[in-house]
Amino acid sequence: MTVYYSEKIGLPKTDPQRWRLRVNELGRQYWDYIEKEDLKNDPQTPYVQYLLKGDEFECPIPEKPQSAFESARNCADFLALIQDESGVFPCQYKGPMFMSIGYVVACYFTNTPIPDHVRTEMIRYVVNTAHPVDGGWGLHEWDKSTCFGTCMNYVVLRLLGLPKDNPVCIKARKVLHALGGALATPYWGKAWLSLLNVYKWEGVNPAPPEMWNLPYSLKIHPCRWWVHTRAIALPLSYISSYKSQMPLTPLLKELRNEIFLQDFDTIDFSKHRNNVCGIDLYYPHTSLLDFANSILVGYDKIRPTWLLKESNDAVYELIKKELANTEHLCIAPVNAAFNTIVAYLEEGPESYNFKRLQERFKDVIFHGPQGMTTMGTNGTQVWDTSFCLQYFFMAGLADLDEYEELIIRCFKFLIRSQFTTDTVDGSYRDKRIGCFPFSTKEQGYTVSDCTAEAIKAILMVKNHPKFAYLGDYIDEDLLKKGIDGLLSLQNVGSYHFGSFSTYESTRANPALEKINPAEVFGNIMVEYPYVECTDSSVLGLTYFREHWDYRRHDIDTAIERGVKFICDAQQEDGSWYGCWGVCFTYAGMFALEALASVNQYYETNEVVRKGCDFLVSKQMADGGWSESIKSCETHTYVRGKRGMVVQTSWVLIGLILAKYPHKEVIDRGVQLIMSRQKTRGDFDFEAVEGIFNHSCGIEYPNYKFLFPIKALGLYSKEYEQ
Ligand code: LAN
Repeated sequence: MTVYYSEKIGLPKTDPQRWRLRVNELGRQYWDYIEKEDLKNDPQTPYVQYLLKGDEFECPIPEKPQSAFESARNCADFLALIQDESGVFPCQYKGPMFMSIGYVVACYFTNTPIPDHVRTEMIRYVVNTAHPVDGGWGLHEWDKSTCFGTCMNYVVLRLLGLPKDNPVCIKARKVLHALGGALATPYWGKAWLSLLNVYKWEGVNPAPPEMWNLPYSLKIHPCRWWVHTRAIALPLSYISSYKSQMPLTPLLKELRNEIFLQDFDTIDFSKHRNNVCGIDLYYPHTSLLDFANSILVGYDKIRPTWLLKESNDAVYELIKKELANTEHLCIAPVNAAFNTIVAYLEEGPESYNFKRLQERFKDVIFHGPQGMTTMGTNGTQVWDTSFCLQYFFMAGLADLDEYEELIIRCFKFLIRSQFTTDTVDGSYRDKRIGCFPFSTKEQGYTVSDCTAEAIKAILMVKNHPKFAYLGDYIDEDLLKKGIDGLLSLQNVGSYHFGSFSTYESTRANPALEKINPAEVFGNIMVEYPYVECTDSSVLGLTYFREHWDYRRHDIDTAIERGVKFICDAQQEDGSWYGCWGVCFTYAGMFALEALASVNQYYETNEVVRKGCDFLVSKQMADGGWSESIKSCETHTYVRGKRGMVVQTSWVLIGLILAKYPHKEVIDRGVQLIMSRQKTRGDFDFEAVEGIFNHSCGIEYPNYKFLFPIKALGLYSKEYEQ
């Protein structure tokens, strides 16, 4: 069993045997820590045993695979073993190191006790992810230490009860001070600290609530921004304009003395609105933003109280709509935490809204071997389940009786996850009926590629003779509405013609980036075109077109425009830059698969040929592919040290589907994957697979099962039969 750093330095740990993951029919997941006397009556699921025991998890050992197909099958058996009854494949969707601050501050602010077992494990996680050399934290788990990461995680540890003279805190404080202390923390960090009353709101740039009352026809209206940015800006407007802060406690008084380089009372916070540590700075303010902020600071001082109240009432109305549309989950944990504080301030600790928000936080804190953390979203349920279904069919595994149950469970889960209602009026959201989210139906946000992949997965089941009877579960009207939704997401206006973005089509001019206040992220103000979202959408539409006769002409046009966008997005060297996976290998796979779906292959199509040749040129001496997360930051292919299973699978999938003619290249990749397979059939985690906003790594733990299954299965179909 791995001994983690937290254990080496003598920090407590909970009893792994007492943890249970509860998952309901809609894929909602949360952890319980049960009493010892209940252990026998409430057995741990295989997934939880696997997660917490690692290599010591015992399961049937299959025969050593003699072919790619057998290798895929062994992996599939393992995956089937850890599937939850609800159909989903739970996982700790971790990486970002700026999420738990929200949970911890929201609890502290609202006097919500954090159960001891959660506290212990959250401390463990933060301690175990400290930078191995200097002891600070970055934006994500694999990052260099930054002021934001270090400051937020230091505060998390202190609020969770780690004493200031604990060696972990001493070390982290040193890093924080070397990075300029809390005064150099970026915008969101300053907001959390101000809520805690260990920083002052005059040192935070304003976010006037009046902007939400502007007419929507104005092209800069906040409801035209990217969903995540506006979801966070909304509660930030409220708390920063009301200058909400909690009463000082003895612990907070101590913190005031720990996080700054000078005496708290001597600081003129207003001088630090734009003070950001150079190491953190990814997207510096433009002079336009600085100018606007200085005017707004003046305005903030003269704004009549009635107007402030009226504007914030409108803000709260919009927040309530977000709560209603997401069953109080909110789009992601950052705005969930801010909204929890706003609901507490606005409606009080006994209110329905506050209590439900508090309750739903359970959905995003997830346990794992290093400890417990706040995930990027409430899971990856729909996305992973859609892939699983598709790949079992593509790999020929669905023909085997042993996977019938897995397939039925996945299928029914997807059917349950389709949106059946639209959002409430006045939410500034698109129609969502028939579409699909990334995680769960309750989370409530359509994503373009998730919709396309889920529809494709559902249809694949119905189209297989063995499962055709499941077709009765499909509500055809709903499915068509899903296609309507997907089609409506394509960018066909003046921005990024033919492409698909994430949650909506682009609603405003990308020049809005000039007022991006986040400092640590770029490209967050509006929806951008994403080649992977476009690829998946094309894949979903081409598959649908083959099997259904509905809006034929519109679908043909959408596919044609999408394909043109994909071809145009290819770079000179034949690569595609990936925004949601690391990086060129990920985007290369999706693009080649999308082009294959419109019958464009290596021998006949120049774009495909260049795409394949680029990937092949990156093959490592060990036969695999390995791309560092640095590719995402630098926008150039940066090799890792040795071939990796997930990226090798991505490339092989692309090459096989593109009908790349040189089998020996593909063989070597297959051998690498098979050589890494463990005797149980699974694969180890090797390196972070996902990314967002070009800079923040995030793990997709199921990718190490899903993509090898697909790559090995496709290989077997192509060359072994
Ligand atoms: C995700 C996760 C899934 C991802 C894919 C479906 C893979 C992608 O193809 C489309 C975009 C999407 C839905 C996506 C968008 C941004 C998310 C929600 C995340 C990367 C997970 C966490 C991240 C979110 C922005 C985190 C909150 C932080 C902010 C900077 C606002």
